[in-house]
Amino acid sequence: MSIRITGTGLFHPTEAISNQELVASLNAYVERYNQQHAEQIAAGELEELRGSSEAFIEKASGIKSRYVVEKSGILDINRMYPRLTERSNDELSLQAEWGVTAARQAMQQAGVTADDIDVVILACSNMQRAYPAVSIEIQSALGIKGYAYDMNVACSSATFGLKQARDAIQAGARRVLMVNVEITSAHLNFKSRDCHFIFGDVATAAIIEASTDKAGFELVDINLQTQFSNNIRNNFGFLNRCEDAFGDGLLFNQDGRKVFKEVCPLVAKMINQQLEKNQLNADQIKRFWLHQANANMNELILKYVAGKQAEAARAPIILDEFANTSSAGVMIAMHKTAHEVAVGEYAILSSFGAGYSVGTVLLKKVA
Ligand code: CO8
Repeated sequence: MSIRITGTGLFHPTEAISNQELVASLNAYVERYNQQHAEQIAAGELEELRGSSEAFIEKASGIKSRYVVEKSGILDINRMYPRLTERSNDELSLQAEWGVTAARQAMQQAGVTADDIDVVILACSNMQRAYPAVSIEIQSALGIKGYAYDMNVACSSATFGLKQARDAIQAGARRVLMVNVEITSAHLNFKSRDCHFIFGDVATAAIIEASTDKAGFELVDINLQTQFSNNIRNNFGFLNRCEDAFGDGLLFNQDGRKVFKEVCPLVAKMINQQLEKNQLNADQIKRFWLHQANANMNELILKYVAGKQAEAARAPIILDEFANTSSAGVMIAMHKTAHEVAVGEYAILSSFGAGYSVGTVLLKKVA
Protein backbone atom coordinates (compact mmCIF):
# COMPACT_ATOMS: atom_id res chain seq x y z
CA MET A 1 0.00 0.00 0.00
CA SER A 2 1.40 3.43 -0.95
CA ILE A 3 0.53 5.85 1.87
CA ARG A 4 1.19 9.48 1.00
CA ILE A 5 0.91 13.08 2.10
CA THR A 6 -1.30 14.53 -0.63
CA GLY A 7 -1.89 18.04 0.71
CA THR A 8 -0.41 20.49 3.20
CA GLY A 9 -1.67 23.78 4.66
CA LEU A 10 -0.13 26.70 6.53
CA PHE A 11 -1.68 29.49 8.58
CA HIS A 12 0.14 32.21 10.51
CA PRO A 13 -1.23 35.21 12.39
CA THR A 14 -0.79 38.64 10.82
CA GLU A 15 1.15 40.19 13.72
CA ALA A 16 4.91 39.70 13.83
CA ILE A 17 7.69 40.86 16.17
CA SER A 18 11.17 41.67 14.83
CA ASN A 19 14.31 40.99 16.88
CA GLN A 20 14.72 44.76 17.23
CA GLU A 21 11.29 45.19 18.82
CA LEU A 22 11.72 42.17 21.09
CA VAL A 23 15.17 43.23 22.32
CA ALA A 24 13.99 46.82 22.95
CA SER A 25 11.17 45.49 25.13
CA LEU A 26 13.33 43.07 27.15
CA ASN A 27 16.07 45.65 27.62
CA ALA A 28 13.57 48.22 28.90
CA TYR A 29 12.29 45.61 31.38
CA VAL A 30 15.85 44.73 32.47
CA GLU A 31 16.80 48.37 32.94
CA ARG A 32 13.74 49.06 35.07
CA TYR A 33 14.28 45.88 37.14
CA ASN A 34 17.93 46.73 37.81
CA GLN A 35 17.01 50.30 38.82
CA GLN A 36 14.19 49.13 41.10
CA HIS A 37 16.46 46.55 42.78
CA ALA A 38 19.67 48.57 42.75
CA GLU A 39 20.22 48.31 46.50
CA GLN A 40 19.77 44.52 46.72
CA ILE A 41 21.96 44.08 43.62
CA ALA A 42 24.70 46.27 45.19
CA ALA A 43 24.42 44.27 48.43
CA GLY A 44 24.82 41.00 46.51
CA GLU A 45 21.32 39.82 47.51
CA LEU A 46 20.00 39.82 43.95
CA GLU A 47 21.65 39.14 40.63
CA GLU A 48 21.68 41.95 38.09
CA LEU A 49 19.68 41.07 34.97
CA ARG A 50 21.51 41.22 31.66
CA GLY A 51 20.04 42.57 28.44
CA SER A 52 19.52 40.86 25.11
CA SER A 53 21.03 41.69 21.73
CA GLU A 54 19.85 41.41 18.12
CA ALA A 55 23.31 40.42 16.92
CA PHE A 56 23.43 37.51 19.42
CA ILE A 57 19.98 36.23 18.47
CA GLU A 58 20.64 36.17 14.74
CA LYS A 59 24.10 34.64 15.08
CA ALA A 60 23.13 32.05 17.72
CA SER A 61 19.85 30.94 16.12
CA GLY A 62 19.23 32.38 12.63
CA ILE A 63 15.96 33.93 13.84
CA LYS A 64 15.04 37.43 12.61
CA SER A 65 11.31 37.63 13.26
CA ARG A 66 8.38 35.58 14.53
CA TYR A 67 4.59 35.62 14.03
CA VAL A 68 2.63 35.95 17.25
CA VAL A 69 -0.99 35.66 18.26
CA GLU A 70 -0.97 39.10 19.93
CA LYS A 71 1.93 41.52 19.90
CA SER A 72 1.13 44.44 22.20
CA GLY A 73 0.80 42.32 25.35
CA ILE A 74 4.16 40.64 24.71
CA LEU A 75 6.01 43.92 24.18
CA ASP A 76 4.33 45.71 27.12
CA ILE A 77 6.92 45.48 29.91
CA ASN A 78 4.18 45.53 32.52
CA ARG A 79 2.77 42.30 31.05
CA MET A 80 5.10 40.39 28.67
CA TYR A 81 2.64 37.79 27.41
CA PRO A 82 -0.10 37.93 24.74
CA ARG A 83 -3.41 39.61 25.53
CA LEU A 84 -6.32 37.33 24.57
CA THR A 85 -10.06 37.51 25.12
CA GLU A 86 -11.72 34.51 26.73
CA ARG A 87 -14.19 32.84 24.37
CA SER A 88 -17.48 31.28 25.40
CA ASN A 89 -18.02 27.52 25.11
CA ASP A 90 -20.24 28.20 22.10
CA GLU A 91 -17.45 29.85 20.13
CA LEU A 92 -14.71 28.04 18.25
CA SER A 93 -11.55 27.98 20.41
CA LEU A 94 -8.48 29.83 19.15
CA GLN A 95 -6.49 26.65 18.61
CA ALA A 96 -9.37 25.01 16.72
CA GLU A 97 -9.87 28.15 14.61
CA TRP A 98 -6.25 28.14 13.43
CA GLY A 99 -6.36 24.38 12.90
CA VAL A 100 -9.50 24.62 10.74
CA THR A 101 -7.91 27.32 8.54
CA ALA A 102 -4.74 25.28 7.91
CA ALA A 103 -6.82 22.10 7.44
CA ARG A 104 -9.03 23.67 4.74
CA GLN A 105 -5.93 24.52 2.69
CA ALA A 106 -4.53 20.98 3.03
CA MET A 107 -7.92 19.48 2.08
CA GLN A 108 -8.15 21.73 -0.97
CA GLN A 109 -4.65 20.80 -2.13
CA ALA A 110 -5.43 17.11 -1.66
CA GLY A 111 -8.79 17.52 -3.42
CA VAL A 112 -10.76 15.95 -0.55
CA THR A 113 -13.86 16.93 1.42
CA ALA A 114 -14.87 16.29 5.03
CA ASP A 115 -16.75 13.15 3.90
CA ASP A 116 -13.49 11.60 2.67
CA ILE A 117 -11.71 11.85 6.06
CA ASP A 118 -12.02 9.30 8.91
CA VAL A 119 -9.48 10.51 11.50
CA VAL A 120 -8.33 13.90 12.83
CA ILE A 121 -5.14 14.16 14.90
CA LEU A 122 -4.06 17.38 16.60
CA ALA A 123 -0.32 16.85 17.18
CA CYS A 124 1.47 19.68 19.00
CA SER A 125 3.34 20.85 22.11
CA ASN A 126 0.66 22.77 23.98
CA MET A 127 -3.07 22.11 24.11
CA GLN A 128 -5.41 24.97 24.89
CA ARG A 129 -7.31 22.77 27.33
CA ALA A 130 -7.49 19.19 28.55
CA TYR A 131 -10.92 18.28 27.18
CA PRO A 132 -12.97 17.99 25.12
CA ALA A 133 -10.02 17.32 22.80
CA VAL A 134 -9.38 20.29 20.51
CA SER A 135 -9.10 17.83 17.61
CA ILE A 136 -12.75 16.84 18.20
CA GLU A 137 -13.69 20.51 17.99
CA ILE A 138 -11.79 20.77 14.68
CA GLN A 139 -13.47 17.57 13.48
CA SER A 140 -16.89 19.00 14.35
CA ALA A 141 -16.20 22.42 12.77
CA LEU A 142 -15.19 20.74 9.51
CA GLY A 143 -18.05 18.21 9.59
CA ILE A 144 -15.81 15.13 9.62
CA LYS A 145 -17.18 11.79 10.88
CA GLY A 146 -15.03 9.05 12.47
CA TYR A 147 -12.76 9.86 15.42
CA ALA A 148 -10.26 12.49 16.59
CA TYR A 149 -7.67 12.82 19.33
CA ASP A 150 -4.94 15.16 20.60
CA MET A 151 -1.35 14.03 21.03
CA ASN A 152 1.82 15.71 22.30
CA VAL A 153 5.44 14.74 21.67
CA ALA A 154 6.70 18.36 21.87
CA CYS A 155 8.68 19.43 18.78
CA SER A 156 8.46 15.89 17.34
CA SER A 157 4.66 15.81 17.40
CA ALA A 158 4.34 16.04 13.60
CA THR A 159 6.63 13.10 12.75
CA PHE A 160 5.05 11.00 15.51
CA GLY A 161 1.64 12.13 14.17
CA LEU A 162 2.56 10.92 10.68
CA LYS A 163 3.34 7.49 12.16
CA GLN A 164 -0.08 7.46 13.86
CA ALA A 165 -1.68 8.47 10.55
CA ARG A 166 0.08 5.70 8.62
CA ASP A 167 -0.91 3.13 11.28
CA ALA A 168 -4.55 4.26 11.13
CA ILE A 169 -4.63 3.90 7.34
CA GLN A 170 -2.98 0.48 7.50
CA ALA A 171 -5.74 -0.44 9.98
CA GLY A 172 -8.50 0.61 7.55
CA ALA A 173 -9.03 4.39 7.79
CA ARG A 174 -9.39 6.03 4.38
CA ARG A 175 -7.76 9.39 5.14
CA VAL A 176 -6.24 11.20 8.12
CA LEU A 177 -6.11 14.94 8.72
CA MET A 178 -3.12 15.86 10.90
CA VAL A 179 -3.08 19.38 12.34
CA ASN A 180 -0.20 21.09 14.23
CA VAL A 181 -1.28 24.28 15.98
CA GLU A 182 1.50 25.89 18.00
CA ILE A 183 0.59 28.98 20.04
CA THR A 184 4.01 28.98 21.71
CA SER A 185 4.05 32.66 22.72
CA ALA A 186 1.46 31.93 25.40
CA HIS A 187 3.97 29.62 27.09
CA LEU A 188 7.18 31.52 26.69
CA ASN A 189 8.99 33.56 29.34
CA PHE A 190 9.56 36.87 27.56
CA LYS A 191 11.49 38.15 30.62
CA SER A 192 14.28 35.62 30.06
CA ARG A 193 17.10 36.61 27.68
CA ASP A 194 17.95 32.92 27.30
CA CYS A 195 14.71 32.04 25.54
CA HIS A 196 12.62 35.17 24.81
CA PHE A 197 13.59 35.12 21.11
CA ILE A 198 13.14 31.43 20.32
CA PHE A 199 9.49 30.72 19.46
CA GLY A 200 6.73 31.79 17.10
CA ASP A 201 3.04 30.96 16.53
CA VAL A 202 1.65 29.07 13.53
CA ALA A 203 -0.63 26.23 12.35
CA THR A 204 0.08 23.54 9.76
CA ALA A 205 -2.00 20.67 8.42
CA ALA A 206 -1.55 17.60 6.22
CA ILE A 207 -3.79 15.02 4.53
CA ILE A 208 -2.47 11.46 4.58
CA GLU A 209 -4.08 8.77 2.44
CA ALA A 210 -3.45 5.53 0.53
CA SER A 211 -3.33 6.01 -3.23
CA THR A 212 -1.68 4.62 -6.33
CA ASP A 213 -2.08 7.65 -8.58
CA LYS A 214 -2.36 10.84 -6.50
CA ALA A 215 0.51 13.33 -6.47
CA GLY A 216 2.27 13.80 -3.15
CA PHE A 217 4.98 12.38 -0.92
CA GLU A 218 4.96 8.67 -0.14
CA LEU A 219 5.80 7.74 3.45
CA VAL A 220 8.55 5.22 2.65
CA ASP A 221 9.94 4.68 6.16
CA ILE A 222 9.39 6.16 9.63
CA ASN A 223 11.89 5.88 12.48
CA LEU A 224 11.03 7.22 15.97
CA GLN A 225 13.05 7.38 19.18
CA THR A 226 12.66 8.91 22.64
CA GLN A 227 15.30 9.28 25.34
CA PHE A 228 14.59 10.96 28.68
CA SER A 229 16.30 14.31 29.29
CA ASN A 230 15.71 17.20 31.70
CA ASN A 231 17.41 19.65 29.35
CA ILE A 232 14.13 20.95 27.88
CA ARG A 233 11.23 21.25 30.31
CA ASN A 234 7.82 22.81 30.68
CA ASN A 235 6.50 22.16 34.19
CA PHE A 236 3.14 23.83 33.71
CA GLY A 237 0.33 21.41 34.52
CA PHE A 238 -2.83 20.70 36.42
CA LEU A 239 -1.01 19.67 39.62
CA ASN A 240 0.66 23.11 39.98
CA ARG A 241 -2.30 24.44 41.99
CA CYS A 242 -2.07 21.60 44.53
CA GLU A 243 1.69 22.03 44.84
CA ASP A 244 1.17 25.77 45.43
CA ALA A 245 3.57 26.24 42.52
CA PHE A 246 3.17 29.41 40.44
CA GLY A 247 5.23 31.79 38.36
CA ASP A 248 7.55 32.05 35.39
CA GLY A 249 9.64 29.07 36.54
CA LEU A 250 6.88 26.77 35.28
CA LEU A 251 7.20 28.00 31.70
CA PHE A 252 9.46 26.66 28.95
CA ASN A 253 13.11 26.46 29.94
CA GLN A 254 16.10 24.64 28.53
CA ASP A 255 19.85 24.23 28.63
CA GLY A 256 20.21 25.09 24.94
CA ARG A 257 23.93 24.38 24.79
CA LYS A 258 23.50 20.81 26.10
CA VAL A 259 20.54 20.22 23.78
CA PHE A 260 22.62 21.38 20.83
CA LYS A 261 25.53 19.07 21.71
CA GLU A 262 23.48 15.98 22.54
CA VAL A 263 20.75 16.15 19.91
CA CYS A 264 22.79 16.87 16.72
CA PRO A 265 24.73 13.54 16.79
CA LEU A 266 21.58 11.63 17.78
CA VAL A 267 19.62 12.99 14.81
CA ALA A 268 22.48 12.45 12.37
CA LYS A 269 22.84 8.85 13.57
CA MET A 270 19.13 8.17 13.09
CA ILE A 271 19.09 9.68 9.59
CA ASN A 272 22.18 7.64 8.63
CA GLN A 273 20.54 4.48 9.99
CA GLN A 274 17.44 5.21 7.94
CA LEU A 275 19.49 5.74 4.79
CA GLU A 276 21.35 2.49 5.35
CA LYS A 277 18.16 0.55 6.06
CA ASN A 278 16.64 1.83 2.80
CA GLN A 279 19.85 1.33 0.81
CA LEU A 280 20.14 4.99 -0.07
CA ASN A 281 23.04 7.39 0.25
CA ALA A 282 22.81 11.01 1.37
CA ASP A 283 23.37 12.31 -2.19
CA GLN A 284 20.02 10.80 -3.15
CA ILE A 285 18.15 12.99 -0.64
CA LYS A 286 17.12 16.20 -2.39
CA ARG A 287 15.84 18.02 0.69
CA PHE A 288 16.31 17.52 4.44
CA TRP A 289 13.34 19.17 6.16
CA LEU A 290 14.87 19.40 9.61
CA HIS A 291 13.30 20.66 12.82
CA GLN A 292 13.51 24.44 12.91
CA ALA A 293 15.07 25.29 16.28
CA ASN A 294 18.44 26.62 15.27
CA ALA A 295 20.06 27.28 11.87
CA ASN A 296 23.55 26.34 13.12
CA MET A 297 22.23 23.01 14.41
CA ASN A 298 20.72 22.18 11.01
CA GLU A 299 23.93 23.16 9.23
CA LEU A 300 25.87 20.78 11.48
CA ILE A 301 23.42 17.89 11.04
CA LEU A 302 23.55 18.34 7.24
CA LYS A 303 27.37 18.19 7.40
CA TYR A 304 27.30 15.04 9.57
CA VAL A 305 24.93 13.34 7.12
CA ALA A 306 25.83 14.70 3.66
CA GLY A 307 29.42 15.84 4.15
CA LYS A 308 31.15 19.21 4.47
CA GLN A 309 30.50 20.20 0.85
CA ALA A 310 26.71 19.76 1.11
CA GLU A 311 24.84 22.76 -0.30
CA ALA A 312 22.99 24.71 2.41
CA ALA A 313 19.83 24.77 0.23
CA ARG A 314 19.42 21.04 0.80
CA ALA A 315 18.30 21.76 4.38
CA PRO A 316 15.89 24.71 3.96
CA ILE A 317 15.64 27.19 6.83
CA ILE A 318 12.42 29.05 7.64
CA LEU A 319 13.61 30.27 11.06
CA ASP A 320 14.36 33.79 9.86
CA GLU A 321 10.65 34.44 9.23
CA PHE A 322 8.89 32.04 11.65
CA ALA A 323 11.39 31.30 14.50
CA ASN A 324 10.97 27.92 16.23
CA THR A 325 7.36 26.82 15.79
CA SER A 326 7.89 23.50 17.57
CA SER A 327 6.16 20.59 15.77
CA ALA A 328 5.08 22.79 12.84
CA GLY A 329 8.63 23.73 11.76
CA VAL A 330 9.30 20.64 9.63
CA MET A 331 5.86 20.93 8.03
CA ILE A 332 6.43 24.62 7.13
CA ALA A 333 9.82 23.76 5.58
CA MET A 334 8.16 21.00 3.56
CA HIS A 335 5.13 23.12 2.59
CA LYS A 336 7.36 25.93 1.32
CA THR A 337 9.93 23.90 -0.62
CA ALA A 338 8.10 20.71 -1.69
CA HIS A 339 8.13 22.02 -5.28
CA GLU A 340 11.94 21.80 -5.29
CA VAL A 341 11.74 17.99 -5.20
CA ALA A 342 11.03 16.23 -8.52
CA VAL A 343 8.91 13.11 -8.98
CA GLY A 344 11.01 10.05 -8.07
CA GLU A 345 13.33 12.02 -5.77
CA TYR A 346 13.59 11.54 -2.00
CA ALA A 347 13.38 13.89 0.98
CA ILE A 348 13.76 13.36 4.73
CA LEU A 349 11.59 15.07 7.31
CA SER A 350 13.26 15.00 10.73
CA SER A 351 12.05 16.49 13.98
CA PHE A 352 13.83 16.70 17.35
CA GLY A 353 12.99 18.26 20.66
CA ALA A 354 11.90 17.87 24.23
CA GLY A 355 11.73 14.37 25.66
CA TYR A 356 14.20 14.02 23.97
CA SER A 357 12.11 12.90 21.01
CA VAL A 358 13.40 12.35 17.48
CA GLY A 359 11.52 11.29 14.35
CA THR A 360 12.84 10.72 10.82
CA VAL A 361 10.46 10.17 7.91
CA LEU A 362 11.80 9.10 4.52
CA LEU A 363 9.60 10.51 1.75
CA LYS A 364 9.50 9.91 -2.01
CA LYS A 365 7.80 12.33 -4.37
CA VAL A 366 5.17 10.50 -6.38
CA ALA A 367 2.80 11.54 -9.16
N1 CO8 B 1 21.41 38.25 24.17
C1 CO8 B 1 22.75 38.40 24.37
N2 CO8 B 1 23.52 37.44 24.97
C2 CO8 B 1 22.88 36.32 25.36
C3 CO8 B 1 21.51 36.11 25.21
C4 CO8 B 1 20.77 37.14 24.58
N3 CO8 B 1 19.44 37.03 24.38
N4 CO8 B 1 21.18 34.90 25.71
C5 CO8 B 1 22.31 34.37 26.16
N5 CO8 B 1 23.35 35.22 25.96
C6 CO8 B 1 24.76 35.04 26.34
C7 CO8 B 1 24.92 34.05 27.43
O1 CO8 B 1 24.79 34.67 28.70
C8 CO8 B 1 26.33 33.57 27.20
O2 CO8 B 1 27.24 34.55 27.67
P1 CO8 B 1 28.34 34.17 28.78
O3 CO8 B 1 29.19 33.14 28.11
O4 CO8 B 1 28.98 35.46 29.05
O5 CO8 B 1 27.54 33.62 29.92
C9 CO8 B 1 26.46 33.56 25.69
O6 CO8 B 1 25.47 34.48 25.22
C10 CO8 B 1 26.20 32.20 25.07
O7 CO8 B 1 24.97 31.65 25.64
P2 CO8 B 1 24.44 30.23 25.28
O8 CO8 B 1 25.53 29.24 25.49
O9 CO8 B 1 23.13 30.01 26.00
O10 CO8 B 1 24.13 30.43 23.73
P3 CO8 B 1 24.11 29.39 22.56
O11 CO8 B 1 25.12 29.74 21.58
O12 CO8 B 1 24.07 27.98 23.06
O13 CO8 B 1 22.68 29.72 21.89
C11 CO8 B 1 20.48 28.76 21.82
C12 CO8 B 1 21.49 29.56 22.63
C13 CO8 B 1 20.12 29.59 20.59
C14 CO8 B 1 19.23 28.53 22.66
C15 CO8 B 1 21.11 27.42 21.36
O14 CO8 B 1 21.77 26.81 22.45
C16 CO8 B 1 20.11 26.45 20.78
O15 CO8 B 1 19.35 26.76 19.88
N6 CO8 B 1 20.12 25.19 21.25
C17 CO8 B 1 19.25 24.14 20.77
C18 CO8 B 1 17.90 24.28 21.37
C19 CO8 B 1 16.91 23.27 20.85
O16 CO8 B 1 17.08 22.65 19.83
N7 CO8 B 1 15.83 23.10 21.56
C20 CO8 B 1 14.83 22.17 21.21
C21 CO8 B 1 13.58 22.85 20.82
S1 CO8 B 1 12.49 23.22 22.12
C22 CO8 B 1 11.35 21.92 22.30
O17 CO8 B 1 11.51 20.86 21.81
C23 CO8 B 1 10.18 22.11 23.20
C24 CO8 B 1 8.97 22.64 22.49
C25 CO8 B 1 8.40 23.71 23.28
C26 CO8 B 1 7.15 24.31 22.76
C27 CO8 B 1 6.93 25.75 22.96
C28 CO8 B 1 6.91 26.27 24.35
C29 CO8 B 1 6.98 27.80 24.43
